[in-house]
Amino acid sequence: MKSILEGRQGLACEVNKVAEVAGYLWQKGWAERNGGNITINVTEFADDEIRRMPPLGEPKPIGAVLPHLSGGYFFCKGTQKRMRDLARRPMENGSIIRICEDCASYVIIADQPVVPTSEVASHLTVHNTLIAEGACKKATVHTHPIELVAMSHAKKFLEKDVLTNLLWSMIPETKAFCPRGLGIVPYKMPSSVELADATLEELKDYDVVMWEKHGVFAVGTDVMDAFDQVDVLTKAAQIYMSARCMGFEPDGMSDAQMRELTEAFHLPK
Ligand code: 2HA
Ligand code: ZN
Repeated sequence: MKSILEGRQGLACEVNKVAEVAGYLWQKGWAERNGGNITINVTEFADDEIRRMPPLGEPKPIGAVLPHLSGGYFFCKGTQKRMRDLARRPMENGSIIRICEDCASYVIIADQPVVPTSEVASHLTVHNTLIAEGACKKATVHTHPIELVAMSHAKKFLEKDVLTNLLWSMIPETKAFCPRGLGIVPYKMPSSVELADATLEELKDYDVVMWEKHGVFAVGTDVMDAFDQVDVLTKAAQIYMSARCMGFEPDGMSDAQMRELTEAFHLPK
């Protein structure tokens, strides 16, 4: 059977990036079993032929009404699928869905009837908001980075901006490449509406959101951008933990050094 990616360089490039990032998530130990999710808005690649493709099965309810997504197309990791398998065979462990005109249901159009992640409603809700705000962010990534999740087990790190400031101060690149920092969502049941709502609220101020004792949720212009932000935050967390393992509390960059960096890179205050 011909893949939807054949002869579609732009779409294939985005799906290949998803596969590459899925491999990184697995290699880093952030994606045990079926842990984590990726969804990408690929509407810009939906040509006339794609728009005419018959669905692979009946419409399924999203579980939310998302007015900005009507006629939109998304690549989604499949439910119960593993990141390490997505890395090698993206179109067997993920699928492309079309949002129906009612804005409340979707159909799978390619390549196989792989049912999207159980978190599709929350991911699509975020995409709906990103479009509504005119943000050119096409990717959402949820993963379980070890050091960041470990740090979320300490109450002191869950106070507003404590972790952001600590991580920024570990190595200059962190603020440069994750300039809006890390929002915090107190523990909520995985896949719950409460978790999705709280995430949306934090995404107003941050590009990466920590889910206490669970993982992170990141948005980005593409999947690499979302991954890179989680990666730089995790690197900073590793530096903090390495210092602690050597038996000392790291000094962190000084306020003056942070101010100098913020001005030099024109970063938000
Ligand atoms: O879908 O990580 O939190 C797998 C998850 C849900
Ligand atoms: Zn998770």
